[in-house]
Amino acid sequence: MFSENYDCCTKIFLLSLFIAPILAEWNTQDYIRREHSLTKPYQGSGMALPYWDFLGSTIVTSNYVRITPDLQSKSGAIWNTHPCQTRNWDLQIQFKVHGKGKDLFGDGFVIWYVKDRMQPGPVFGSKDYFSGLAIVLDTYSNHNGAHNHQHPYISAMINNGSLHYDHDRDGTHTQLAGCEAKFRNYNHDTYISIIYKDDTLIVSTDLEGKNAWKECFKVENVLLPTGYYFGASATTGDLSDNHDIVAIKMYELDLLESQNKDEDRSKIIPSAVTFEAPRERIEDTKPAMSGVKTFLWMMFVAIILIVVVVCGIMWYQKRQENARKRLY
Ligand SMILES: *[C@@H]1O[C@H](CO)[C@@H](O)[C@H](O)[C@H]1NC(C)=O
Ligand SMILES: [Ca+2]
Repeated sequence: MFSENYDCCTKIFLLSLFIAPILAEWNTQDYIRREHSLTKPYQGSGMALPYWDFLGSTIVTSNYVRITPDLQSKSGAIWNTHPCQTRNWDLQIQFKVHGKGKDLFGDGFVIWYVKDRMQPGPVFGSKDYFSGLAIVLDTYSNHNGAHNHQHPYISAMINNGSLHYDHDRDGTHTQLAGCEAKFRNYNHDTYISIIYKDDTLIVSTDLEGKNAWKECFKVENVLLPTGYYFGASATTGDLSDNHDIVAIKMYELDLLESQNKDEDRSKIIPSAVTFEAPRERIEDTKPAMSGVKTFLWMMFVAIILIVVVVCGIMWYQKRQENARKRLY
């Protein structure tokens, strides 16, 4: 008798568990853009890949694009050949940073969305005083006193061409935000997602092989123009690592209702309203939910509450009934 009730409640509960994610996903329509992506099998003749150019130590194998090998003083890069004309995008990169070094390894790599491509330089193998966005995956701490975070560390920098990336301070004085992230020497695949949508930058990682994104940071009021180039570059110095890119997938995200599709975004000067105060840790902020999401979640919670109450009443009535039966 009790199990009948239990069955009914379990079914409703399981059903609502299935419905929730469907509701949360229902209005996402993302398109992969081949001309900004790099996926296996890498098709091209010899060292050439469609849509991507190389620099320096970069080599292509059938399983990865190795930007630097685990050897000292190497530097390489890959650069997308097509400028990005999409306003809202999600760049997902499958990468692998690995090497012999247990405690000493470096230097790291950068994922770029910048004006100038194919320009070797001192910022992890690419140009300093760049124009655009750098997502720095820094494995080596150059200066322990300059900040109070551990390495490896992921940070974002926006530049209009006037700022210098200061290696001695691991870029802390120019970063927008950052998070500690142990992304080295895993056997499973590791991923980073960079979302630029509604002038908001969200960087997330999937490092634990659980197929789930974990937010690293989110910064609002970031302005980036269209027409810049995606790229990735890496360097080794006295310390080294293999810096491998396995895949790059660029998803075009839908325009928001508030966004005008005819707006010319090509002349925007890269800027960010908020700069993280140097040497200060920002608190973890919960991602703000959209109106629709909040509504759906409230509905979901309401359904659960109703199920719990109904089940409780049914269980109580059954108990009363049984008690009465026992009395007679
Ligand atoms: C470029 O950035 C610097 C530093 O953030 C700022 O002081 C300067 O006004 C910016 N220049 C333009 C043209 O936006
Ligand atoms: Ca560093």
